[in-house]
Amino acid sequence: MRVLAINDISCVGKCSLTVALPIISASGVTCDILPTAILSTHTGGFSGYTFRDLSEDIPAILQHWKSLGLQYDFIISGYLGSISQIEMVKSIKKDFLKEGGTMVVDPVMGDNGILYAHFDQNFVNEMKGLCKIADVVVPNLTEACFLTDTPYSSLTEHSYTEILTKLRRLCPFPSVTGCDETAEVNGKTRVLSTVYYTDEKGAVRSYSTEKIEGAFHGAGDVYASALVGARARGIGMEKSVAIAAEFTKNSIKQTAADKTEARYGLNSESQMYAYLQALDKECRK
Ligand code: PXL
Repeated sequence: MRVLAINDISCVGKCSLTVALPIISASGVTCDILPTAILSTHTGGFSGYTFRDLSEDIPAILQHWKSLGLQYDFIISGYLGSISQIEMVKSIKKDFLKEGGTMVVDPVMGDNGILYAHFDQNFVNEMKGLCKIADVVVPNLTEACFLTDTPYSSLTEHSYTEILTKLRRLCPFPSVTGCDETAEVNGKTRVLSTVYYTDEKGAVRSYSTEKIEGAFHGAGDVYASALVGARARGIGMEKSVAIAAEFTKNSIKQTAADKTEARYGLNSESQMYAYLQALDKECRK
C-alpha cells in the first residue's frame, strides 16, 4: 500500500505533515510526502511565523515522480496555501492515483466558526470544487459549515444530519468531526464529541466519544491521518472511524492531562501503541 500525503511542513506545532507522516507510516503502509509550504510554526495561535510557499518546486518533483512511474493507492491532501495549489492537487489525482484508488481531502480552512489566516470565501468556493473530486472528505464542523453554506451560529444538534446530507452532494463519503451533542449517560447529562459520516452503503452514521473541554490544535490532522492509516490497512469505514476517533480522543485527553499549551499540538505519540494494537486487532479478524 502506498499513500501520498500532500500538506505543509509546520516545523513546530504538530500538525499537517509532522502528524501525517508518523501516523500513516506507523499504521504499516508507505507514506510519501509532498510538502506544499514550510512554516516555522502553524498559523493558529502563533505570530511572526515564516511561510515559504513551495509551489515553484512542485512541477519538477512531479516530473521526476512521473519518470519513476509512481502510482498511489491513497492520496490525502491537507493544508493548501493558495487556489493554484488546489488546482495542482486535482492534476496530481489525475496523474498519480491508481485506478480504484482513494482520494481523501481534508479541507483545512478553519475552526471554531472562523477561517484561519490567509483564507477567504473565494478559497472556500474553490475548496468545494476539490471536495467534488474526492472519495472521502474529513472536514471539522466549521469547515463543513463553510462547504455547505450553513451559518455556524445557527447550528443545533439537529443540523448535523442535514450538513452531512448536503456534503454528500459534493463527495460520497464525508466524515464531520467535532459535532458536540448532549446525551443522558447513567442518569447524567454529558457532552459528547461526535463524528457524523456515511458508511459504505451510504447510510448516515455517527460515532461518539467523551468531549474533553478546550480547543486542541492539530486534532483534525490526527483524526484524518489515523483514518487514512486504518483505511489503507483495509479496514472498513465504520471501524476506521471508531479507531481514528478513539485515538484522537485519547490523544486530546493526554494533552489535557499534560497541561501543555494547546498551540503546540496533541500528544498523540503516547497513544500510538494503542492505535497500532487497535489496527492489528481489526486486521486479524
Ligand atoms: O492544523 C491545520 C493547519 C495546518 N497547517 C497550517 C495551519 C493549520 C491550522 O492553523 O496553520 C499551516
